Amino acid sequence: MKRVKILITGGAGFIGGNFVQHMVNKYPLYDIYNVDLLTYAGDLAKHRDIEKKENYHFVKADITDRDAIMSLFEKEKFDYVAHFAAESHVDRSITEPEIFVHTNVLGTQVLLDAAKQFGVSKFVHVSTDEVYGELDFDPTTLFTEETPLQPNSPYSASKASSDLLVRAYHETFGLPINITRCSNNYGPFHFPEKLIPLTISRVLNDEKIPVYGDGKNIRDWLHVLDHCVAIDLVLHEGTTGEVYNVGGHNERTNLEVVKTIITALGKSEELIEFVTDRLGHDKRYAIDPTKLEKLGWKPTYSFETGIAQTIEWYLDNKWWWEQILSGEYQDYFKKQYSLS
Ligand code: NAD
Ligand code: TDX
Repeated sequence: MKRVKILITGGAGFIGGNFVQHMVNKYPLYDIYNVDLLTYAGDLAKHRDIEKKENYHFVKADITDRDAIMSLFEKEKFDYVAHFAAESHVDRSITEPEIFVHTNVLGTQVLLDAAKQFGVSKFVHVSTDEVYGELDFDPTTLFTEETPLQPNSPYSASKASSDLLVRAYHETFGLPINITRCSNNYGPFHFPEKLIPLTISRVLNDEKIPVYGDGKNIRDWLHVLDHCVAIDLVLHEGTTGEVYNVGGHNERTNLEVVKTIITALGKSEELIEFVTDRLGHDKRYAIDPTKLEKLGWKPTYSFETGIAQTIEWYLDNKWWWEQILSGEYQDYFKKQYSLS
């Protein structure tokens, strides 16, 4: 019997990496192909426990490299695509927008062309709630799938552009697609340039935590494993052509998040340093996940259990994040922040 082949792009990164693990372990009879360029945000050390498994395959490739991607599709004849590969950090998109357009827009288009040419049963495009822009602080307002796209950062503009291309390939060519738009993820293997892992790693080293503006901006946090289960469900059961929002009703101000971590690690709030606000800093994101819940999904982690598990994970896995902090990251950090 022919085995189901799934292409996961960006499977050496944070969410794609967790998704690769989820799929390899849950579906021994599927062949899982992780295609990743291994940029600063990708590493294979996170997969050392599965690298020898028969159903796991890694291919180093750039999703913007048309020849490489076309040859790969021609050779492997994928049944499904779950597309995570992207430049993902808003702050980097403010200082270096071009690579965001290149990877997120062109890379997506190359993958769409390959999927169209060689045929797939489903192409799931992993997008973000940031494409909807920002909400005000009225807690009754939430992003639904009908909320107009109003991206504010170069990152979210590039993601919205890729969403529109995915939609267009469905409308024009009938490509069987879904788009998922998830809120902020946290959990194991989260790169320490993002708020939660940055805070955990710096608190553990007794270093100052840079909080942008007044710290009152709100994000809606979801454990990465709940996101992975949602994508698995949409891949197999999502109605073709539909968009699904993913979120677990876990709104927190940035200051609440930072203080929760400081308290859990028994350190002082004096570590907090308010710094110049992010340009165009979106005030609030909050997701209405009703449509996905109707498909049978619900999150399993509360923020309290999820953040406790995540802090434990960072305590137990210094081998992973300490080597990141010692490299190129130092230059990035010095350019990005001027702390006292
Ligand atoms: P990440 O930055 O941790 O990982 C991105 C991965 O893509 C890395 O492994 C990198 O090497 C790879 N990559 C980058 N450019 C590539 C290229 N040209 N060719 C092949 N591989 C390339 O990102 P993440 O946080 O895991 O996000 C994954 C996806 O989920 C992104 O599309 C992002 O927009 C979306 N998303 C993220 C969040 C979040 O909270 N982090 C929330 C919602 C949606
Ligand atoms: O040092 C910091 N200080 C700070 O106050 C950093 C890095 C962030 N912040 C704030 C900015 C945001 O309000 O914390 C909040 C979270 O910031 P990030 O972790 O950078 O995430 P965000 O900008 O919300 O985007 C994330 O969620 C949506 C992911 O990086 C995106 O890829 C995803 O699409």
